[in-house]
Amino acid sequence: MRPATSRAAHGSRRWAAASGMVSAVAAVVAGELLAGLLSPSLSPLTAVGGALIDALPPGVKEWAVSLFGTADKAVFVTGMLIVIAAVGGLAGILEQRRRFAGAAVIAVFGLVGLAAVLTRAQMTPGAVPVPLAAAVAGALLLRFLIRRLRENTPAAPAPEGKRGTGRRTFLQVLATSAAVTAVGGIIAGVWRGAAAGISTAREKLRLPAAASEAPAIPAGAEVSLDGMQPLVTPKRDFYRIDTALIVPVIDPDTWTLRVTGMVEQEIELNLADLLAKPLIERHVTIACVSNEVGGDLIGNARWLGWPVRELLALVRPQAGADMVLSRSSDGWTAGTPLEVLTDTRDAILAVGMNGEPLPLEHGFPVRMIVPGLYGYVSATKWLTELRLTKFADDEGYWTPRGWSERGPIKTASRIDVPRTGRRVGAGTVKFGGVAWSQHTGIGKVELRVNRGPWQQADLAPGISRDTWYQWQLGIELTPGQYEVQVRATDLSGKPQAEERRPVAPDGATGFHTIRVDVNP
Ligand SMILES: Nc1nc2c(c(=O)[nH]1)N[C@H]1C(S)=C(S)[C@@H](COP(=O)(O)O)O[C@H]1N2
Ligand SMILES: [Mo]
Repeated sequence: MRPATSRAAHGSRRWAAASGMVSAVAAVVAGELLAGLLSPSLSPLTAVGGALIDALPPGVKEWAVSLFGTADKAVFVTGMLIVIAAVGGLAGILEQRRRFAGAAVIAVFGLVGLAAVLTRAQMTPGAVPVPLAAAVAGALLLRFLIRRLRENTPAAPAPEGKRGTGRRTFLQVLATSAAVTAVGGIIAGVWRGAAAGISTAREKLRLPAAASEAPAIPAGAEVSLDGMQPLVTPKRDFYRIDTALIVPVIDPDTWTLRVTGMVEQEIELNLADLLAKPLIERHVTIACVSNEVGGDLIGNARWLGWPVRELLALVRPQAGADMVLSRSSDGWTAGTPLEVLTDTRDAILAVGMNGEPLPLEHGFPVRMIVPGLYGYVSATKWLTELRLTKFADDEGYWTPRGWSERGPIKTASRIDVPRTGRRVGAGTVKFGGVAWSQHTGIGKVELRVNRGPWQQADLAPGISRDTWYQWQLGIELTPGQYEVQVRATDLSGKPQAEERRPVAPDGATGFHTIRVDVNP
């Protein structure tokens, strides 16, 4: 009896190790796939790898590069996967001995991945949950596999036939997990390889200087108050909204834009053509129609691009055309009124954001930016086609889905300081925030406490009428609880709408309202 038992135990240890390896690699693959959805420029594996490479002494780095040549990255990643699989094997053995012991090892993987992600320059909010979710997936798979293994490995040998089927069930589960992991790994590998190639191409891309530079930011435009958001939103904080399940990766060398439909002269241009045009650079605040009152689906960036009106002048729209249907590489469309693309506003085919090529998530290599319109009717990312057409004949992606055909941005304002529900000391309480009325500009911002009289805030100078404006106001408050509301009025004298309306079909309205608790 004894030799048989220990042979069984020995065999099952081997299978526990195999379970651990599969689970650890599955966690990595899950991380890669999830990163594809949430943060294409940074996966846990690339974050850890990048941190390791940064930590290598320069001599070793050069030695490795000379040893492996251009294959150094692939060799490095393979090495990481071998180490991860080995530690996973150990986790499997531990998990078999003590429940959660192996899962804990995989959790440590997740934390290492998280630490690496948080310290990388490419960090975006979307990247943060990925290592944690991947580790949870790996730990759950490990628990599941080890439980199957235990159920099917009796401590004492069972009658031959029965043990045989039990073992077979476990092996089937393990083989299925391994196969799914392998298929996922291939998908992730192919997609990430493409994304990495495009990221490199993006980094190498040199944007020309603007023929018409962005007007200087006026002194005092940025209110210095703790808790205010920066006047120009850095890319890592810039909201991202799109229907793309996986961020499209477009090779800038083969990208083209076709202008078709009701035009006298169809045109196709490539990126070199576009970059050779006289480009302009402007700050523009773009916003999502789904932004709730007080919400953060709005951001202000410095965009570099070629005016759409100049392109339209080349193609000469035919009489009767009143819409430009812009299409992205993944088939998404936006219908923009022709008149806002031909008037004096700076609607552009943007190639740059805050001095860099567009980030992959924000439409690399080319997107539209149109001052004054919500993104869903104007801000097409991964742009590939502009079609001149009529509102009577065509519609953008969101129009048949319950959103208005036209989407001018509504005048609105937001209180950022203090945060709602925050406790503050009695005396002068400092309020601060933003207000926007793209392409009209903000004339004044007012606050009221407990529905009292409106008090005018100090409005900072805007960068332009196409951007948001910051404001601040100190209000004397004695201890107690208050409701504070903000209201903006545009430069034509029209106040923002008071009536509370939902985001659908054409943008929310109502005053942003916060609660403030003033301590004695
Ligand atoms: N290709 C494509 N472009 C798109 C979208 C999309 O789903 N697909 N969404 C639009 C919407 S609704 C908004 S609000 C803006 C957001 O741009 P951002 O993600 O760069 O902030 O992109 C617009 N461009
Ligand atoms: Mo949007």
